[in-house]
Amino acid sequence: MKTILYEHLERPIYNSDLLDRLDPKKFITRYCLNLSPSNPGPGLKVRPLKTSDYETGFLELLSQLTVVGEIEEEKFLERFSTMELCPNSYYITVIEDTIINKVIGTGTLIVEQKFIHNCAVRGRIEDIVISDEYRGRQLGKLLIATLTLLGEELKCYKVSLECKDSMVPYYTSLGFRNEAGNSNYLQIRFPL
Ligand code: 16G
Repeated sequence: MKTILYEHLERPIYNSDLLDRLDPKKFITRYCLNLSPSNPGPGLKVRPLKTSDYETGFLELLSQLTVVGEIEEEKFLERFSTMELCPNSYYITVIEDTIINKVIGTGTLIVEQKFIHNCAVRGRIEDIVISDEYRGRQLGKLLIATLTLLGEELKCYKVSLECKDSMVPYYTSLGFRNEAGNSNYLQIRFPL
């Protein structure tokens, strides 16, 4: 009975206190950014993804990045629960326009457990998207800075990302580097 009730409660994918731990000064000194998770701009809020975000345009936003497909609420909640079963791994973060109750930006830090580097963890930044109408307000920069600093806070030994060739200058401007002799990204795709 308890489990059934719990499933109906709104819950975040990670503890939002983590975002409060990020030092706003680092957003200024490292990124020349006057925004931070606690101060993203008027009418905006940076927070972890919640179960209730099925209703706030999160999946529609992701479809500005790539193919999402038709996802029913049940399937969304099932995937959310699966991610929760891997604690300290899925830091899916959103920017909400609180005036209209819509998610207008998202990005994920995934923290992967390793044996190498003395059982270290590494971070991967994934699925960054800012809604078309909100571009040009440095919100992408705010998201990347937030996820990168989160990776540092969580003691990742490195944080990496993959992106289109055209986005390399953008991510380079945010501190990501092509490491000499060690920067190839290869993939195999399978039909779904
Ligand atoms: C971009 C994203 C990656 C995402 C992929 C989806 C960033 C930094 N990179 O490379 O996270 O998974 O696009 O594209 O957001 P795909 O559908 O072609 O795999």
